[in-house]
Amino acid sequence: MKRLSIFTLILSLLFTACRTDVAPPDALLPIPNENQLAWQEHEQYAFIHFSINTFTDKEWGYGDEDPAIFNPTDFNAEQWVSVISQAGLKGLILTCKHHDGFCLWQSEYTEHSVKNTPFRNGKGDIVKEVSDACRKYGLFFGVYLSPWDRNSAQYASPEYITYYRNQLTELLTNYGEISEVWFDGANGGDGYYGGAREERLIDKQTYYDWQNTYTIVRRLAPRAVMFSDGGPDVRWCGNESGFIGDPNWCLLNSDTIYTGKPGIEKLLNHGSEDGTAWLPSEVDVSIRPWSWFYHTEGNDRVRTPENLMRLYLESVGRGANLLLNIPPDRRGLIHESDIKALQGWKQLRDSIFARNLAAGAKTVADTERGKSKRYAAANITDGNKDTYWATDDSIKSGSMEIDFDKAHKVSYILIQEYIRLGQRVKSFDVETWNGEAWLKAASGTTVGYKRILPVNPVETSKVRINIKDSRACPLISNVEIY
Ligand code: FUL
Repeated sequence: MKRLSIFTLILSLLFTACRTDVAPPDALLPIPNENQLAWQEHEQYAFIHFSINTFTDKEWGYGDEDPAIFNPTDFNAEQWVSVISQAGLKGLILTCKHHDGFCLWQSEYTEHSVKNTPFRNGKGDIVKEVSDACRKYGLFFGVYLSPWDRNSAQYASPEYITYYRNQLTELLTNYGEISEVWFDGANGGDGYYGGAREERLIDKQTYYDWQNTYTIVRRLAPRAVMFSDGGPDVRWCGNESGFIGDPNWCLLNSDTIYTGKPGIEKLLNHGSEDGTAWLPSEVDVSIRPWSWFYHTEGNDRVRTPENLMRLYLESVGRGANLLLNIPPDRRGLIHESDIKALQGWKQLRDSIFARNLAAGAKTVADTERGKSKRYAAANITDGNKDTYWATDDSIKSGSMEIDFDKAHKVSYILIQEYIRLGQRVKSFDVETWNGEAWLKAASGTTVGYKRILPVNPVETSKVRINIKDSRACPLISNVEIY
C-alpha cells in the first residue's frame, strides 16, 4: 500500500513536469488574418518604378507625354528579377501606371500605353514579362496602379472610378496570382486631363469609394493584401526615409483614417497599442535617395550596403516589411551601381546572420505556462515557428536564458512573437553574462513579428531576455543570437 502511494506520487510528479494538456492562451484581439501572416513573411522585397518618367527625367509626369518616347531598347525582365532574387528579396511590386497615366500593359481602356510606343513594335507588355519572370524565379508579384491619373480626361468625375476599376480588373485577371495591391496616397492636383490642363481636386475621403474597389480585389485576388496609408491590410509607415518607429504596434484604430489624410504620419509610424484593427506597416524607400525613378545623376548617389543594412534593421528589424525601390534605367535594366549596392548588402546580411548561436542551445525560463512542456522555453530555440514559450494568463513578464556553452562574440539578438494570437510585448531588455554577473546589453519596447536588436559586440556564453511588460501573457516563438 505504502509502496503504491509513493509510486503514485512519483507518477503524478512526473506527469505535472511534462504536462502537455494545458490550454493555450486566448487570442488577444485584434489578430492578423492568413494573408497578413503570409505577407509578413515576405519581409523584404522590391518596388520597381519604371515608366514614361524614366525617359523624361521627371518624378511626376504631367500626363501629356508622348508615348513614343518610351523605348527601353535592352529591356530584360529576367535581369531585374534575377538581381532582385540574388539580393534575397522575396518579390516585386511594379508601377503598372504612375500618376501620369501611362500604362505598362495593353489596357483596353486607353491609348496612353505601351501600345503606342516603339517598344516591341507596340505589341509589348511589361506587366506580362515581369510577372512571368517573377514566377520563373519564385518571387511574388504585386501591382501599383496610381489612383491619380493626370492623363485621363475623366479624372475627378464618377466615370473615372469605373475606368480605374476596369484597369484594376485587367491587372488582377490577366497576370496570374497577385500578392499585393498598392494604392498610393498622392491624389489630385494639376494635370493634362485629356487637354484640359487644369487643377482638379478631389475629396480624398469620398471620391474613390474605396470600399467597393476593395471588394473587387477580394474577389479577383483573394490572397492579395492591399496597401494604402491606412490599409485595409497593410499601412504606410508615415515617411519615405526608410524607418518604422519604436514602438511599432501592428494595431491601429483605422476607422477615421483615409488615404492622404494630413497629420497622421506619427500615428502611422508607431501604430497604437489600443488599436482595434490589425494593420502592420510597410516601409517604402528608394535605393536612390529622394528619387523613385531612374535619373542618370543618381548613379553615384546610390545607397551604400551599410546604409541599406541600416534601413533593414530599422524596418524588418522593428517588425515592419521593407519595400525597397530599385528603378531600372533607360535601357530597361537595373543599373550596375544598384546591383553593386544590393550585392554588398546581401553579403553583409549573410556574414552577420551566418551562425545562429541560439540554435539548439540550452534554454530555460523562470516561469512557464502551467509548468507545461508545451510552452517551455526550449520552444524559442527549436527552429519551429509554430511552438512558443508562454506564461500563465496572469503573468505579464518573464525571463528566458539561452546558454550556448562556450563564449562567442554576440552582436545581434533577434526575437519573434507568436503573433497569430496577437501582439503583446510592451517592453523588454537583453542582458549578457560576463562570467560573474548579468550586464544590460540593449532594451526595446515592442517585438511583434520580428525584432532585431544590435548590441555592442561582446564575448559571452549566455544571453538573458527579460520581458518586462506585456498586454497579456507574452508568447515568444523564436530567438536567434548572432
Ligand atoms: C508617392 C508618389 O507620389 C511617388 O511618386 C512614389 O510613387 C511613392 C512610392 O509614392 O506617393
